[in-house]
Amino acid sequence: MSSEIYRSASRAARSLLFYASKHKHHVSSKGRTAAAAAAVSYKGTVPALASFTDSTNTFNRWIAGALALPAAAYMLQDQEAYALQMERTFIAIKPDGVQRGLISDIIERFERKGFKLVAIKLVVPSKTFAQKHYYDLKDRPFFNGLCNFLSSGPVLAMVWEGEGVITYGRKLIGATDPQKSEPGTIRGDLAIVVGRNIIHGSDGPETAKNEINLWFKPEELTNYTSNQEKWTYGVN
Ligand code: IDP
Ligand code: MG
Repeated sequence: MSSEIYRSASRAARSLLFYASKHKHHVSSKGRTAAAAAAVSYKGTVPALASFTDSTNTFNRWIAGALALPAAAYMLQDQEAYALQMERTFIAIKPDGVQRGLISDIIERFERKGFKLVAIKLVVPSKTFAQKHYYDLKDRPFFNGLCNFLSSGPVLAMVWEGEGVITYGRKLIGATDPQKSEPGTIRGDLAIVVGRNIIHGSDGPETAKNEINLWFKPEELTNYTSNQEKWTYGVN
């Protein structure tokens, strides 16, 4: 089958998966399965799909498309469906966490939970950059000090991916004020005061998107299937 037809099928399957994910606030395992199934079942509309190609032979296009789409959907289910649908969040270890040697402890907690690291870099942000990152807090009395602090040393910027990672990432992190963070959380276990609470995590889907775009170029974000994915996710 021609690679062009395969690409068309793959594109269509991707958009179906994307459509399915867009219409769910929280993408569950069932959602992923349904999306993959929806993509497979769309072989009924293959003639429309085949019109992506330049070939003039309608019958051949139909047949090739009918063969290509389910194959593409299955491949996506294995290789890319998770990456396409999973939520992502921006997590940063602030200069205090880096200086205190807490990088491995913090990363370990996200890894052991089952979340997947898709981007990571150590950077010293400029003050202007810190002001952009904390723009929503610009009217707070601690804004200037906070931005000075964030730009005072290396920050470990990361993107983590997984089902519910935005909300659960915040749970792993704990309350803003470490005095109010539960034991077992990162801030609860590893920090004492709000001005040195060692870690940042996006607080919602919109912030996650904006912060990932602020800190990372698209090509710095990886797409891959983790070996453990089929053991981490599943429905019975
Ligand atoms: P969050 O980091 O838990 O999302 P935000 O309210 O978004 O908390 O505040 C961003 C950061 O600003 C906090 O992590 C903390 O470092 C700092 N911060 C928040 N409140 C205070 C405060 O009352 N005094 C000093 N710094 C604060
Ligand atoms: Mg915040």
